Amino acid sequence: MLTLKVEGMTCGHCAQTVTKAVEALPAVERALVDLTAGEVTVEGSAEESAVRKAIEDAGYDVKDAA
Ligand SMILES: [Cu+2]
Repeated sequence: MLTLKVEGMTCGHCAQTVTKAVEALPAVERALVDLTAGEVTVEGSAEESAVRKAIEDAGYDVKDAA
């Protein structure tokens, strides 16, 4: 399991966008966004770099691992 700090998620729509982007990765089983904490928790075997890229491509900034 991997948890990343993500900047720029402000509402449910952002959470949906990030969830969909991360869950589109084949190695991801599930992505959970915590809007209050600004964190995304990823279940599965995806590489951190791939998850980071998916989130950044969706338009959000990934900070260090939480
Ligand atoms: Cu939003």
